[in-house]
Amino acid sequence: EETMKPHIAILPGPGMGHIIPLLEFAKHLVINHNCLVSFLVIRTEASDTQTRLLESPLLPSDLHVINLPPADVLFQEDMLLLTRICVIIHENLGSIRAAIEQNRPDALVIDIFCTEAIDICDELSIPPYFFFPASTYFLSFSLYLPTLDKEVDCQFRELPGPIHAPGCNPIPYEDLIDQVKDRNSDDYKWILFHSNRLTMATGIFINSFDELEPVTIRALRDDPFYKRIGTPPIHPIGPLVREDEPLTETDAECLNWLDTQPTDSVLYISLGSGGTLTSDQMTEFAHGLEMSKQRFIWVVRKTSDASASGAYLTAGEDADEQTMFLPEGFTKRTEGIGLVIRSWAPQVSILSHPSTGGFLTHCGWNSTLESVVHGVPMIAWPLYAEQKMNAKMLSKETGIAIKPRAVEPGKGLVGRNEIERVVRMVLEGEEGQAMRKRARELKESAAKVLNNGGSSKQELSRVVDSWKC
Ligand code: BUP
Repeated sequence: EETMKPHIAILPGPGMGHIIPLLEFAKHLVINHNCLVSFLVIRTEASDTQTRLLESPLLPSDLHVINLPPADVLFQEDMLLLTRICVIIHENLGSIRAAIEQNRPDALVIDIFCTEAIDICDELSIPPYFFFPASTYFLSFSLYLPTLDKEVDCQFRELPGPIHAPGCNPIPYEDLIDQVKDRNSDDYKWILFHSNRLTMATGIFINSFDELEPVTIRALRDDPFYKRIGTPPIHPIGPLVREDEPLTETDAECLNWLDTQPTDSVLYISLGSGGTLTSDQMTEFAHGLEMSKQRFIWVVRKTSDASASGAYLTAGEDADEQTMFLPEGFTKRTEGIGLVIRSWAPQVSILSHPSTGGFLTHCGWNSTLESVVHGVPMIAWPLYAEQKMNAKMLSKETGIAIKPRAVEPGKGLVGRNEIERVVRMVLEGEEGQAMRKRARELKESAAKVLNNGGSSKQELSRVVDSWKC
């Protein structure tokens, strides 16, 4: 029996937004599809949370976490963030190759930042698959980018918006990822490099399902453009999200507090691991939240201009109101109504709790899916990467999110009155009710597609069967 199990290697990119979904995929393959998985982890300065996740005694025994030997990586001072990530992966290719050669898997599943590993697959005759840890909407953009780049006159430094990936909703210029706003930058070159390689895979797994992204998934299937550029089969196998998480003592306190709150009454606020607000925005935000008189759990991070003013803090360090730019007396006045968390929050446990009635989120793809799986309507507060595209899709196409309006169009700041308005709307307004109803329907579809006979379950079964041959 053992020898019949397909052996799959998975290569996640660095960062929790990548490790978390690929680890879920790994668990899913082992538990629900009877595979053996080698999970190859590139060494970076890992957070405690990452270590806890990868060393958890709850991982199934057929899932082997393999820590690759650390590579020496030299950064130039001025390297942009995405370039840094890609350089780390590039410098690790030797140890990635060694691990794959030693393990000889039946297939390799590659994170979107690790497309260089395709060359190793070619050399060793192992079929390469991508796991796309972002929205299908962003995948359509990535598939279209190489064509668009060739068409755009070289003299233009920026890609002109709006962008019309065939069959998909247009992407307005302001919703594009920052990296395409300077085509001479190294970040842009890396994005283009990885996008070009998408068509080299045997298949692409997307962490999504038809009801969540009907327009784009249909376009990728039916529009002849994608066939013409050689797009491999797209496999919607989501939504895969964590079902539980290891809890610390502080997590338990937070969940006990939630237990004592009414159903659907608490707004959970988190802008992700990298998300920060300016101090002006933080002030408006806190006032608006207080004015709404609604219950909340707020994961507060240092403000983006905090370091400039000498108040640099990392998440988890103790901070007072002044250094966090919270209005004086905020914590006192909201005592009993709200909780402020300054470290890693037990997000999945909060979103699955019946007292949670809304999620103010940066629309990172994993956070989005976690909200969908638990039927929680969203206030979209996108910050960077493809988050603005996600926010547009969730508010305009899926109808489970609302986007607050900035004081002046095109300028970032959202005022306190607008914050009060959207918070009240989601938790007690009619529009909020409609969004919650829609979110609950989507929650049901999400559960259905993953059950036996559901589309995502069947899609993955077919691929796993092909690995057995
Ligand atoms: Br912050 C935070 N607790 O306090 P996304 C995040 N998470 O469990 P990101 C916590 O991290 P990128 C916290 O549940 C989600 O699974 C959260 O992933 C969890 O955003 C994950 O939402 C965050 O994709 O994305 O990490 O900002 O890496 O793409 O920038």
